Amino acid sequence: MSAETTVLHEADYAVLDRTWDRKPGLRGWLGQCNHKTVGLRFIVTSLFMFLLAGALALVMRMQLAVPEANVTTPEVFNQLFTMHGTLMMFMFVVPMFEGLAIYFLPLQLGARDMPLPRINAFGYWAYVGGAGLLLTSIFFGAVPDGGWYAYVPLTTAEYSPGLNLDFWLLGVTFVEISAIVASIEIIVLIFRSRAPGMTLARMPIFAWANLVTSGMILAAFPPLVAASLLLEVERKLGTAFFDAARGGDPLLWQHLFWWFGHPEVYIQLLPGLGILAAVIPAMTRRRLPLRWLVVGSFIAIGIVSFALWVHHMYATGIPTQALQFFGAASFMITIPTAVIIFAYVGAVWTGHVRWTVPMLFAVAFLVVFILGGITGVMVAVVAFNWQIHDTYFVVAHFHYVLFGGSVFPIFAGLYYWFPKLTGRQPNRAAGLWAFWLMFIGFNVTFMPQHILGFLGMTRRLWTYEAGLGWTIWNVISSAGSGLLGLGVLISVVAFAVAWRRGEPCGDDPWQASSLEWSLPSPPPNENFAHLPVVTDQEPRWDAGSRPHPHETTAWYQELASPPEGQREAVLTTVADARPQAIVVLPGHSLWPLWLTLAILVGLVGVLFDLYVVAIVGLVGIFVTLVGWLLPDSLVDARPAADDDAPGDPAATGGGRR
Ligand code: HEM
Ligand SMILES: [Cu+2]
Repeated sequence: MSAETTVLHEADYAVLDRTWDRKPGLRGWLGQCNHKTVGLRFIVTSLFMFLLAGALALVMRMQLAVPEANVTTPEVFNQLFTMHGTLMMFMFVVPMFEGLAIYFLPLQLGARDMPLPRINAFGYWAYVGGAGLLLTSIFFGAVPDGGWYAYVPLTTAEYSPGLNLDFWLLGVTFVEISAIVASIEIIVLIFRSRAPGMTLARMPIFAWANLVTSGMILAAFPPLVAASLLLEVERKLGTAFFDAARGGDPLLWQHLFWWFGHPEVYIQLLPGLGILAAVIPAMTRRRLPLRWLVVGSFIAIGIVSFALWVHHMYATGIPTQALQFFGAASFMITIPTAVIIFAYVGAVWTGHVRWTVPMLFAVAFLVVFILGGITGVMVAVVAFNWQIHDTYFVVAHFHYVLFGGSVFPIFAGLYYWFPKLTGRQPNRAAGLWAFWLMFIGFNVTFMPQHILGFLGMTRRLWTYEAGLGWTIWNVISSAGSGLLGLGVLISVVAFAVAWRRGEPCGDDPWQASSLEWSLPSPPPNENFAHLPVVTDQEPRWDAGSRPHPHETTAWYQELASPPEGQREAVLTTVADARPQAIVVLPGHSLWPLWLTLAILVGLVGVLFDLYVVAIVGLVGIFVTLVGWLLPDSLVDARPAADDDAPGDPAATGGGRR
């Protein structure tokens, strides 16, 4: 081995910094494709979508607070719940989780960037394009109103003339494509860009959660894209995929939709569970118990969740045997879910908990999600389901799991990682106020809705008469939603204020174990000047601090002082993360943005039946793809100069000051 003979060089910080920095000016800003920029853009944009969707919910609660209110018309109410559900499900939760993964996974895995940075940037622009398209429907007075699951035949051209559903189908499809792109990116990152020595066995659970989720997105989203395109073709060209009178089948839509829709519920849960697997050990300063059982459960959920979709269709006349199968599967999935929850509850129960704001949100998740799980088991009983189908009991249940499963973990993650993003802590009192208002407000909003369900209040109801016994519960629910909204607002203001003026808190305020905390806050452009070499599941709690032989190997030095302008990163093997090659990643590019704009032109052409415009868009797509792929952007790879197995001793945390 040549380790002894090679001289150890200092990293060339100035070159690294320039190489990984963005280009100046507006072009530089638009052409950014570093994972930290793209991740942060996802986070901020999706937070905005959350506020918007929440505001729509508050308007609905105002309308429902008292009988026969006139805050909205019935038509507007349909648009409100459709846009609320659509924004929450497609434009907030999934993109937010993607943003957190894109920003923090490379830091946690010891990588310098996502493996395909330009495609990563395209994923973000596609998200903005799709969301933008959906929201412009407001200016055309054609806000979608077919519910978040857009059931046919209601959504066919016959029953929904106008552009409303076309905006929905095209906008949502574009965002789905963004999610598919991000998943591919995350899978490649996790498999090929982990720091040397971070074997799969040592990989953080946050990464496992994102790996399973991304796999699920790859299986679940393309059928929805297909279904949406079929329906769009049906609306525009009069095909008959979903038209029973002409030999089609409206249930086809439901099958395709729920093939996506049920896994989607877990797609919105697993990354949150992954966040908690980072937060809870950090706040109890202890490894998570039952690690392998937890990882196995993630994988089991990923598979079984594809065998449940029919439980959304119990009331459609499915044969009894099939009902039994899907009923049983619906119960089965509670087992791995419960394993994970019990591991977390056990960690909290037996640990010395530091009651920080992220920890409070983590516990709020556990409480709320367990309650939602209980009502979920009730809903999964076929006979019970027939009773409460489409009542407020269901609305209450799915908000317990969705809000509990996504929003509380997301806020746990935002409060946990905010110091890494900025080097500052948000005001603690504000955080506590925000937490208690959100937690209490949430329960006051949704607990009474269980009762409303039993009292027969059906969902998607615009208004109701006095004297049904519903009023008091609706008043309480609406009041709760006000508290909830206030709590969210306080959090957002606290983040905004702390961004520049928060209390500086150093690089590792939580004494956490994973690699992102070895970096300065905010992390430097290239993340790791010296690549970390990992020898333990919890690299920063690992006792050893001996210098690692890899520090003197050629590939290690190559990465620390690369040629000017070359964004070098290391590719490692899938299972045991042995260095395999040094790759030069592409940097700055405007092509992802141009491609997005070309696709948008095409979609606008389809939307307004301007087929010339659609063809211009198609040509644009072709041209931008060619431009993107021209040789200057080809990635060049060469073998790592030295690929001996990263061995035993110390994780060398890799940041620079
Ligand atoms: C901010 C607090 C929230 C409030 C006050 C709220 C309130 C509401 C209301 C009033 C409805 C209409 C119920 C109906 O008429 O059937 C609704 C529907 C819905 N909500 Fe929420 N919600 C909140 C958060 C969320 C979150 C975080 C998610 C998902 C992550 C979500 C997903 C949905 C979905 C999917 C629907 C069904 C839409 C449809 O029927 O097409 N909500 N919500
Ligand atoms: Cu389901």
